[in-house]
Amino acid sequence: MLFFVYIKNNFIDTSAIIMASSHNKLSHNGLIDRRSFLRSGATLLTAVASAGLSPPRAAQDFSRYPRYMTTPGRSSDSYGLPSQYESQVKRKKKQYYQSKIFTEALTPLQDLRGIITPNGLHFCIHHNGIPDIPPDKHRFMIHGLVDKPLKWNMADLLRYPMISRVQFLECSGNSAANATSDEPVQGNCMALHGQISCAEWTGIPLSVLLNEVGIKSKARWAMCEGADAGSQVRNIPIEKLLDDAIIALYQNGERLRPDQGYPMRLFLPGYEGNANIKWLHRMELSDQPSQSKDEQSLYAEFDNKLKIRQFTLYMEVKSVITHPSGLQQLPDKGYYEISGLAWSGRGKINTVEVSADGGNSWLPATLQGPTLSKAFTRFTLPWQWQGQSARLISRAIDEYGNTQPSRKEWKSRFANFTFNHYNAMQIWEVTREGRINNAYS
Ligand SMILES: Nc1nc2c(c(=O)[nH]1)N[C@H]1C(S)=C(S)[C@@H](COP(=O)(O)O)O[C@H]1N2
Ligand SMILES: [Mo]
Repeated sequence: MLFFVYIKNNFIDTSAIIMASSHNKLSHNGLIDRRSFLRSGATLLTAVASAGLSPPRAAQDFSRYPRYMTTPGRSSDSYGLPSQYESQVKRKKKQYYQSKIFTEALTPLQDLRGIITPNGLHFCIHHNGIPDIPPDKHRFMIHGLVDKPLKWNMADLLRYPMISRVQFLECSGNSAANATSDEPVQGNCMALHGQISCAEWTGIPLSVLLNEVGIKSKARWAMCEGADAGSQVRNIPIEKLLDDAIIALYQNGERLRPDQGYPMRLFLPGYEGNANIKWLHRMELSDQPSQSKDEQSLYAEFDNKLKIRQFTLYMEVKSVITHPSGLQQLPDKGYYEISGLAWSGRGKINTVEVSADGGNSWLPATLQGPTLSKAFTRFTLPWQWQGQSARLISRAIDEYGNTQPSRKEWKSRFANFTFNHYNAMQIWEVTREGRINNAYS
């Protein structure tokens, strides 16, 4: 978004681009088919290069240069931080109603691009605060229906072969405000959808450790327990653990942050956040799931027939436009790059479509590759805003053909009995003044 504004104010006249795509001017309420936009892109780049780089007229006149070009700068910190000019980019912290120790921090999706969430901005949900676990004190045990129960220390675990995958993690309660509130809550993209992040997770495939203990034939479930006070417990089907689950030890190349479960966590690609037990220290194999406090309270849901559903573990296909998004103000008329994120707990994203007219017409967005399984996929589409009111919506379709419901469809499935697993399409309303609001259809 800012990119286009910057170009317009400083370097070039965008009329060249407007002309290049004038044949579909304001069809689809301003959305521009990606192919016709690409044809005009060349004009844009040449104009920037020739207009922006004129050298100072008198080469000796150093006063014309900013100080940072004439005086050597400082040295690096031992652990680097973002630019001081980006200090407004931070997580929003919240305390939950249950207790003071149930805390969360949300990812500022509207400030980020690409698909990787920096570790310091990964969302956090702690039911019992962040435990301070010295790695040399930590032990991990697998027991129950196994041939040979085993206990590892961290030094042992770090010697195992590891794999790395870029994958998202989403709290089952993400976007709950849209599920529960009859009037759209006005907030930015972080406040409404920030219980999700995507990182490169590195660790030991659980299949390797389970192979070592030997699974008894009757075992179907593993009760997984965290070492935090309060012991978060979820029961996970053995098939998932043997499929793509890992003991995550690294996050975006460095050891896990304490917020994410240092020294180790369970990572279950595509599963709801709470199943990804942080500070993991015990797994007990059994023929049936244990009815822990967590299974019976927060993670048991009602459907619209008041039937209790348990173990609704997958996060379904979903997307959200991050630029422009809630509470933002379009600074000027002209070109914007609509950009957002799509993901599915079932697999890869196949298509993302974007509408600027509230769902009457749709155009396919460009997917920035590689499109990875159970990971963020970034999508973009150019859009021309001439001061008209608009309703921006994205809808994602995954490789199995799953797509997002409307809010009404989602509500009819679950009535008012849960706020978990909300994956309906997000509508951003653009007013004639260029203000972006959360809206329902
Ligand atoms: N031991 C333990 N594991 C936990 C939690 C917790 O409070 N304790 N919170 C869960 C919830 S509700 C979510 S959504 C994810 C959040 O992971 P993150 O904080 O790394 O984003 O961790 C899950 N694992
Ligand atoms: Mo969660």
